[in-house]
Amino acid sequence: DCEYRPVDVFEAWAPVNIALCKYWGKRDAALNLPVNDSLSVALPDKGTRTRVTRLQGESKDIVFLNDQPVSEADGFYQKVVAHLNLFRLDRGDRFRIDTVNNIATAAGLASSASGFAALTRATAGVQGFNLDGKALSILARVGSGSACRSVFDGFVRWHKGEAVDGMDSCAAPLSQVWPGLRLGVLTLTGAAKKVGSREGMARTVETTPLYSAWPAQAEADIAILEQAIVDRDFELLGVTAEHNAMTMHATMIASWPPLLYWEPESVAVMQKVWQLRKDGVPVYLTMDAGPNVKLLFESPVEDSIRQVFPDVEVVKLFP
Ligand code: 2P0
Repeated sequence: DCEYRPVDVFEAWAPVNIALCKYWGKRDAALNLPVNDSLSVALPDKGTRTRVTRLQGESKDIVFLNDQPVSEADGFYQKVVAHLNLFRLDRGDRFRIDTVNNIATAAGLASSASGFAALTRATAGVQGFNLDGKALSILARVGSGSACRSVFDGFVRWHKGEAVDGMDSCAAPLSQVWPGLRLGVLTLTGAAKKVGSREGMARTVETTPLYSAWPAQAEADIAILEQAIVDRDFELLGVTAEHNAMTMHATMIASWPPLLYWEPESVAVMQKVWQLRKDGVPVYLTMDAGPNVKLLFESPVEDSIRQVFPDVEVVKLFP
């Protein structure tokens, strides 16, 4: 069905997601095709709201991020324009983008995932394209790999696919929910400027001998995580997610030049988490391409977690 009904304004929302099995390494950088499948969980109330407004008589797109204009020289502006190019029907199509994240960048929750997912939904909406979840996920992926997972709520698996054109590389939601599951976000201060994921992944794939072990590890971890979710086996979920994150970081550290996203405070948090576990509190950690640590636990131990980490922001992952 090729019928579409363009409108003047369309608004969309997408959540950020945290991977329990990480996306790390591309087989195609232009299309953001990953080496391995990944599995994430969405943060229901944290993410990006994006409004796309059709412009009349403008020669360029206009972009506002968190109510501030973004200059054409900014890398973010250029990534947004490149993404809009996927949706333009003729050369006259120009848009104003208003995108707002309700999460501080410093929290280390990747806003590029929710940002490109929301931009994809909103632009498809303003153009009147009637796209299903798979098509939205593929388009979001071209903007930023992890954005393909932010098209859906809850547990989401990104299937790496096999096709060279990427038409089978998209995410799909799992049916299970886990009402007691919690994510604790610990925002560290004084974080050093990091190497972006894009550059970091390329460096890891090119320079780390350990990387050859990663794809099989990730595939095994995904299968275990899916089973842990079906069985609601928290220990198996936590062990597998933490081990997966540490394995990803091991490949980064073994890169050259070394890629160490950890700060001294990150290590201090890890040691507290491991001590908590020794003391009988089931809590596990995961980390992404930054110094912040995210905790995984279930609702009954929330008070014990807060005693050790008074600044933790606790997110309920399912209704
Ligand atoms: C993840 N990360 O699975 C992994 C774990 C960071 C560490 O997905 O180049 O911003 O836009 O495809 O999606 C961050 O990578 O990279 C990421 P691009 P993206 O969440």
